[in-house]
Amino acid sequence: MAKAAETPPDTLLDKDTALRLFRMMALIRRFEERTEEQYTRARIGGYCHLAIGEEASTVGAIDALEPGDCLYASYRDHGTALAVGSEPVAVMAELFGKETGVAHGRGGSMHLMDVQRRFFGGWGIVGAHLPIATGTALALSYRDLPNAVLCQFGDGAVETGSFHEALNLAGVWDLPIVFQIINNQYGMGTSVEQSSAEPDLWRRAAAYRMHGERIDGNDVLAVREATARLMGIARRERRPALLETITYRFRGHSVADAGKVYRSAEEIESWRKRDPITRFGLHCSERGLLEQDEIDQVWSDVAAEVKSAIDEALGAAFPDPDTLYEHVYGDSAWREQFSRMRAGAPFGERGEERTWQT
Ligand SMILES: Cc1ncc(C[n+]2csc(CCOP(=O)(O)OP(=O)(O)O)c2C)c(N)n1
Ligand SMILES: [Mg+2]
Repeated sequence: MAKAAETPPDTLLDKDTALRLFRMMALIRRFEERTEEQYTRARIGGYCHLAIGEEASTVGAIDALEPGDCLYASYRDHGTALAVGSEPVAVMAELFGKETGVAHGRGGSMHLMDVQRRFFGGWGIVGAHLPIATGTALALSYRDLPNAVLCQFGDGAVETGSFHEALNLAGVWDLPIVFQIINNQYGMGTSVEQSSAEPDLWRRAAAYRMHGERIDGNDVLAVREATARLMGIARRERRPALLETITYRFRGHSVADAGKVYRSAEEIESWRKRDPITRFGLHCSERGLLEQDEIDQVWSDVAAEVKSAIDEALGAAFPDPDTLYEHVYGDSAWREQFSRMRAGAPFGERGEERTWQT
């Protein structure tokens, strides 16, 4: 390892930026470790997908957004919400299904959102949000707004028809959108090599005459630089791009999967040596940007922040069951529609008429 004195300074990085990026990645890591624990304590219902190990791909890209840019993500979205600036307590409350959650407890882990910060979800159907994000880019373009969309999704989504439809339209209509493949090398237990006729996923861009690029997704600075550059082109020149960030999830696909059957212990260990947070911490300390005691302080600050988020979210109220369909549908017809349903009859079977308070 190079000594501090021998290591060239990082002229592209200032101390505030270094601290901001490191702190956010550390917050996400602690938040997700504690989330895993909360799940085993049965405080979180439904699915729960952790992105431990993928923090640089999330934080680097989101740090490159400018006010007015729009963001879409898949269901592996805890870090996404934290990176856009959603309050950790509101994110944890959502995981607990509480009314104070970012989606009023209706969405849970897979459907986080923060519309004010222009984070339009957290989507559970693989590939479903790509056409919607493309529609958002069309809206920005149509209204002549100076912003662009960042659409993040997994390597598995590349094999869906909606990937093709979205990239084709973005190419045909010159839309301001960057498609970011967060390639963690597996879709559930299937590797990219097993599921892709062209495992160099970034090359798919050529089919749409679009710029494609692959970078190290565990290098937060590389992700930030590439996203800033491609979003800049999308904003200024209305040209879409495909960015592939190579990373690895240390945990299983979801909390129900130990992640050890379809990959070897050696493989997991080799990626642990490339942990994006340890690596960035080292980069910053070697270049004199962060002292060890500052790094230690960040870890203890984020641990306290996550603890207080858990404590506060635990004390929050669950939604009143009578308000279950509020915040779920955009128009007022939901009352009429659901008035015809019985509990346990989700397909509209006619049951006892219910009256809903307005
Ligand atoms: C259309 C659709 N098919 C299948 C599923 C089930 N499913 C959930 S996650 C997943 C794997 C997706 O992998 P990837 O896109 O690489 O994302 P990652 O989980 O690795 O973040 C699948 C097949 C789904 N949710 N939606
Ligand atoms: Mg994947």
